[in-house]
Amino acid sequence: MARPPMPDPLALLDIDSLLTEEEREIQRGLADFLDARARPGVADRFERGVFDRDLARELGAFGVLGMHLTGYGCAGLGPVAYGLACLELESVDSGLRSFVSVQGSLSMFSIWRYGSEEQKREWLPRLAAGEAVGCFALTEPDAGSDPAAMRTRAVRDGSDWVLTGTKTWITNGGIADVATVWARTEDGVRGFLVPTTARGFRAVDVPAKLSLRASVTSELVLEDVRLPDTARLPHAEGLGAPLSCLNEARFGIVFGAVGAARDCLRTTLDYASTREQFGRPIAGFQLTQAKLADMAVSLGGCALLAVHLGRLKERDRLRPEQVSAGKLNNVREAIGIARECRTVLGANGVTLDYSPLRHANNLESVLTYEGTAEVHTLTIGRALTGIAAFR
Ligand code: TGC
Ligand code: FAD
Repeated sequence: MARPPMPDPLALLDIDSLLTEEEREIQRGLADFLDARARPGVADRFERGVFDRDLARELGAFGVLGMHLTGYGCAGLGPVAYGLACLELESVDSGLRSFVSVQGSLSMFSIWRYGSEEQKREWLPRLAAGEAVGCFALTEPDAGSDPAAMRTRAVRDGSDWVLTGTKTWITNGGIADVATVWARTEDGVRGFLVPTTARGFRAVDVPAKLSLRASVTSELVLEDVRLPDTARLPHAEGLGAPLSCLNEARFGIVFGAVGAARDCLRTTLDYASTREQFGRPIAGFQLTQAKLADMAVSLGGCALLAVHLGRLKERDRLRPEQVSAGKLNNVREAIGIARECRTVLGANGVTLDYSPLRHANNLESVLTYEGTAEVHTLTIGRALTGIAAFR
C-alpha cells in the first residue's frame, strides 16, 4: 500500500532533533516568509536576470542581515541559526543566499571585525536594515585563487589615500552603497570602505551569466579614488584580514548547499510520485528509488556535517580547514544531487518550471567562488600533510 512521499528528505535522519527549539523557530519563520515573499517568481527573476532590491529591505526588516553579529542593530544569533537561515535562503535560490552572505558575512563582518567605532556606527545599522547594500572586493582579473597577486594599489597623498585598480566578479557591486576594497599599500594589504558615490569609482555589471542570474555581479573600476584615512579599516593588517572574512561566508555556504539540494530532492520526490510511465508512478521503479535513497543519504550526511561545524563554531573551535572540508563536500554533493534530480524529471527537468537545473547552474558558481574546490582540496591537503601545494 502506497504512502505519501516524505515532505522533507532531511526527516530521514531526523536532523531537526539536533536543533534547539529557538533554532527550529527561526528556521520555520524564515521558511514561511520566503515561501510567501521570495519563492513565487524566483524562476522568472532567474530568467530575466534581476535581483529584487525590495526583498533586501524586507530581509533586513526580518532581521536576517548580519544576524550572527552583535550590536549596531544586529540580532546576535548563534552560528547554527545563521546557517539554517542560509539553508532556507539557498533552498529558494543561491543568488538570494549570496546576497545575504555578502551583505552579512563579508561587507558587515569586515566592518564589524576590522572597522573603527565611527565606521561601525555609520554603516552597520543601515546595512542590517537593508537600507544600504554592501559588497566585498577582493578578486581581480589576474588575481582570483591567488589574492596575494592583487594589483589594486592604495598610495598615501598627504593625509589622504588614492586607490587605483580593477576588481572583478563582485557580488552586489552594481547595487552597493559601500564597497570593502582590499588594496596593496607599501605596508602590505589593507581594507578601505569606499562609498560607491566616490569620484573615480564605477561599477559595470557582468552580462549574460548562465549561473546566479538572480544576483548582481559586477566589475569595479577605481580610477584615482581619493579617500581620507578614516575610510581605512584600522584593524585590518595583511591578507589574513580578508581571508578571515571568507571563513564566515564559507561557513554559510556549508549550510546553503544543503538548502539547494533539499529543494531539488523535494521537487523530485513530489514529481516522481505523480509522474506515471508503464502504468505506474516512476517513484515505484527500483532504479528511481536507488537514486532517491542515495541522494537522501548524501543530503543527510551534508546536514550532519553542517550542524557539527556549527556546534564547533559556537565553541570557537572551528578551524579554516574544517570550513574547507564542509564547503568542498557539501557543494560537491549538492551539485551531484541537483544533476541527478534533473534526470528523474526527464525532459521537464531542463525547463525553469522545476528547480533542479536552476540550482545546478547556480551551484557551478558556488563551486568556484569563496575558494574553488581545488583550493579547498589543497587547504585540506596542507592540514593533513603539513606541505602547502598551492605554488
Ligand atoms: P598566505 O598568503 O600564505 O597567507 C596570508 C595570511 O592569511 C592567513 N590565512 C587565513 N586566515 C584566516 N582564515 C583563513 N581561511 C586563512 N587562510 C590564510 C594566513 O595564515 C596568513 O596569515 P599571516 O598572519 O601568516 O600573514 O595564504 P595561504 O597560503 O594561507 O592561503 C592561500 C589560499 C589559496 C588558501 C588563499 O589565498 C585562498 O583562500 N584563496 C582563495 C581566494 C578566495 O576564496 N577568494 C574569494 C573571494 S570573495 C568571494 O568569492 C565572494 S563570493 C560571495 C557570494 O556571492 O556568496
Ligand atoms: P582561477 O583562480 O583563475 O582558477 C581557475 C582554475 O584553476 C580553477 O579550477 C582553480 O581551482 C584552478 N587553480 C588555481 N590555482 C590552482 C592551484 N594552485 N592548484 C590547482 N588548481 C588551481 N570575488 C570577490 O572578491 N567578491 C565577490 O563578491 C565575488 N563574487 C563572485 C560571484 C560569482 C558569481 C563568481 C563566479 C565569482 C565571484 N567572486 C567574487 C570571484 C571568485 O572568488 C573567484 O572566481 C574565485 O576565487 C576563483 O578565481 P578565478 O575565477 O580567477 O579562477
